[in-house]
Amino acid sequence: MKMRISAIVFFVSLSGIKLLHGVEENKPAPGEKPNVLFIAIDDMNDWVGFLGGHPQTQTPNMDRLAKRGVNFTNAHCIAPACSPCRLGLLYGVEPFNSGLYPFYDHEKIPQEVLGKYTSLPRYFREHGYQSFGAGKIFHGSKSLAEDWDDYLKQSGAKLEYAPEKGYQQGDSGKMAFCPTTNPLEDHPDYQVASYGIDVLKLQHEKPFFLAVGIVKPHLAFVCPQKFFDMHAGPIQNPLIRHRDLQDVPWVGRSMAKLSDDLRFRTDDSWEQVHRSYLACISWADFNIGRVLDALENSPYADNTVVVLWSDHGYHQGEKRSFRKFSLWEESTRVPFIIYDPRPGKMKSGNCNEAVSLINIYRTLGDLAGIDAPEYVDGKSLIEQLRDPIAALTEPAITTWGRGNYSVRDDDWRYTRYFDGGEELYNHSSDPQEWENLAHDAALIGKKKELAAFLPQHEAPLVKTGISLWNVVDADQPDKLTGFQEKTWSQMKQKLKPAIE
Ligand SMILES: [Ca+2]
Ligand SMILES: [Ca+2]
Repeated sequence: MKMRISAIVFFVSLSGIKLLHGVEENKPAPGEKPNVLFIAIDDMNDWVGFLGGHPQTQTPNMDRLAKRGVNFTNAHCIAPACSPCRLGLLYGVEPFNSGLYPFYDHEKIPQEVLGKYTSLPRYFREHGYQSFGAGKIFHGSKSLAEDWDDYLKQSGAKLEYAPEKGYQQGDSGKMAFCPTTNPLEDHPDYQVASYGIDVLKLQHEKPFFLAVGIVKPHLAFVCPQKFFDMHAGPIQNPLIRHRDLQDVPWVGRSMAKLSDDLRFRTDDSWEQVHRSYLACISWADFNIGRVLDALENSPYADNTVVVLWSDHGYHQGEKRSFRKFSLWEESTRVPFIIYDPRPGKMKSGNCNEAVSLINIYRTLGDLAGIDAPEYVDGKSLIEQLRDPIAALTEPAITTWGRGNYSVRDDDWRYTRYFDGGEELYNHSSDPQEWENLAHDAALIGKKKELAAFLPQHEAPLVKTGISLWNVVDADQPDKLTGFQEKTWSQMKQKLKPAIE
């Protein structure tokens, strides 16, 4: 089976246009089971047109999808890091139920852990679908054979950077914020989108689950010049309060990437960083648009559910931080859209209820008319797809390390760290989360109400297969002492008086 599909994909990539005509002549009868186009994006925060996070962003393709579908404007990640968020989403299990809190090598996670779960692509395969994947779906480049009928093997063209047209820290390949000089075809996201387009040109006998994993705007912030040209003028700064960390408890402070902020300030490079991030978002949007256009022009346009999500958000200087790895809004809020073209299945609009990416598994199951495995966490969003203003009673929970959880409902965020540190923010009056209200006596009731949603049981940390464990949590409490004694006092000297 695998061989046959690989051969077809290879053939199509050589003569796609010819085969497309063949597909049009054999347009499939409207099936009962929809196809699924599953678009995963890496590190994209709310700087997209349809979430309004930055006034200068240009994302016409995703904006168009958001308008046609349900745009979840208050969606949050399972964990603010690639690996635990993707494992949670793709196996349908919260970190506090699986024990998969930090980063893992997917293939090294013990079978006694993963064997209990069914990944989303495998779940679709087991229910009559063929699954196709490309790019970053799980964290890491390796894909497990049982998940996919076919998975793109990418060619590794070396990208050449033009740091003189942007900013780069030394010769760091990762900390580069500048245009590339390669042709479009050399870039991984272009190749991933092309694979998706090729799969959409195939004549499918079975419904398909097509996963397209876009890796920008993940570091390095590099992409073709054209997308930098779209953001050539002065870039507006995000709203930042300098002494914002003053009322944040120690574990929260440890999550701020103070050294990145300091470096960008010293190098006077924040604007280049912001420009490069916006350019990479537009580049991601361009490639997503290529796949969406191909779907629209395919025989599958009327029977393919599209789900688009980013694995977590991104700090761009807020809370003196860069990257993700925190439980603040910048890290947890994500783009999330579902579009179902089938008549009567969905009503377009914005859903402003707090939702979690953990809800994707059950929702896709409902849309495909197949039951999710019993263990799967989260609730189906099928009601919100039928009526975007339908209420949802449970908040979204984000986990970052065992013992650190943030609960987000429509108006509030409540965070509790493993050592008892707390934050409480009122989003209706303080969307930037500047004023920590956790110690306001008048809000004890609110805090209790939200705390009731904190996990009652915490799975022990799965220790085998960890590839990166960069959080201060219940299993690494000693790291906090080190942070307090060394990092904070050093940074305080350098950043003074900005952080205290
Ligand atoms: Ca990521
Ligand atoms: Ca503050």
